[in-house]
Amino acid sequence: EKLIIKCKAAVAWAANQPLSVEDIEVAPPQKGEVRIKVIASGVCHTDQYTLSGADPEGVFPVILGHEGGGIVESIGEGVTSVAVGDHVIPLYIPECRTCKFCTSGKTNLCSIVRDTQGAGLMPDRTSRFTCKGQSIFHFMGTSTFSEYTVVLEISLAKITPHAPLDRVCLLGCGITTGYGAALKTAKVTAGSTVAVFGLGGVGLAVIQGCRVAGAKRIIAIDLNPAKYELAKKMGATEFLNPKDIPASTTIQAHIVSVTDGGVDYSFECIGNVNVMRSALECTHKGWGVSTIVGVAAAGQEISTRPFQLVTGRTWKGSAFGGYKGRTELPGLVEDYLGGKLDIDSFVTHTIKLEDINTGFTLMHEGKSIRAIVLF
Ligand code: NAD
Ligand code: DAO
Ligand code: ZN
Repeated sequence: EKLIIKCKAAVAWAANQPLSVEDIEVAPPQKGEVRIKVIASGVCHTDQYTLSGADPEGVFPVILGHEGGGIVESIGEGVTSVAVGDHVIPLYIPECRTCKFCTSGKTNLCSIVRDTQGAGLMPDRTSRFTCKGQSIFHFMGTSTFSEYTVVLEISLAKITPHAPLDRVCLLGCGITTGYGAALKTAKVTAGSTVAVFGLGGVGLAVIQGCRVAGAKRIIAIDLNPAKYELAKKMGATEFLNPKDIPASTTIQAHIVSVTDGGVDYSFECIGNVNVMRSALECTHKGWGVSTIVGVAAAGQEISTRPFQLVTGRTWKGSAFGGYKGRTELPGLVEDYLGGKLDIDSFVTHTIKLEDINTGFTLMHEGKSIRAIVLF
């Protein structure tokens, strides 16, 4: 305890290059910090986005990864809410419970460490990672592509040790995001009709949330028909491929025509601003609610005719499903253990750290929902 740990991590030395598994050093946790032995980590879209170099906030060299599960190895000064041996899920949106966001009762977007986290540093503006004598940046306050990482106490959800970390690690991002977008942000109601654009891990979790909410019709939309099978398992009732829509019409006009005026709720789970417009415009006049979950590339803008909103449609957005991680993730873990929340179906591949680049390739080729790196 409290010594430098030498271990393996996947280092991204530069944009657009494969990750490189290296021997690194992880410094002890400082005040308010916790060092974790990472057990498993999902590979998600945002890791890919930052690695591609398209993320203007991206800094290199960096240790990516933000969908992890682990066990507390040691704690820094003043840490009281977790102890050595606790099972935890790192949170890229912290929950300090003191800032104006946390105390507003209106949002999960705790912003207490936003600046340093975005800069790839701990709050004292230094890093805990060193490789070949060089300081390596943190990522999203989590950096889970490492055997050991250092995370703030306020960025950890303590969960029951009975949950398999190689499954519930996915609650660190995609599943929680989609499930909460349906249940917490849009608040889908029983009997409603829904359209979900994009059937990756996020869209599939939206579908699951809509089913739990009692939606009657769930229209699942993807360019890749290979995604429909799992969407059906999650609760989708019908499927639509944008490629099958004749050029003489639009997907929103098509959906409006087959749903007696539009869907009650829609979700964009791709990150494409043109699809965001379709998702808004396929909702019903007077009450349709469209929730943006996909993250578009930096600088992109959305557009629609304002009359769409004047006539009663609502455009919303959701980050991490609106969940406050420390308070609410333990409950989602219990939902998983109780059989209410399906996580297992999202795990399409399990890989070793040495093969982490395969995880990126599978995602890029649309072959995986989630590849889990097992440490
Ligand atoms: P993914 O790549 O696995 O899934 C996207 C799906 O969209 C794929 O199946 C793809 O075939 C499909 N698609 C692409 N273009 C399409 C089009 N024009 N029409 C229909 N389908 C199309 O990604 P994911 O992991 O599910 O993440 C989805 C999005 O959510 C990403 O933008 C990601 O960055 C974002 N995200 C947001 C949050 C948040 O908190 N808001 C959290 C996690 C991820
Ligand atoms: O408070 O400004 C802020 C940052 C909030 C982070 C929200 C992240 C939402 C999407 C992240 C992509 C998935 C990992
Ligand atoms: Zn806060």
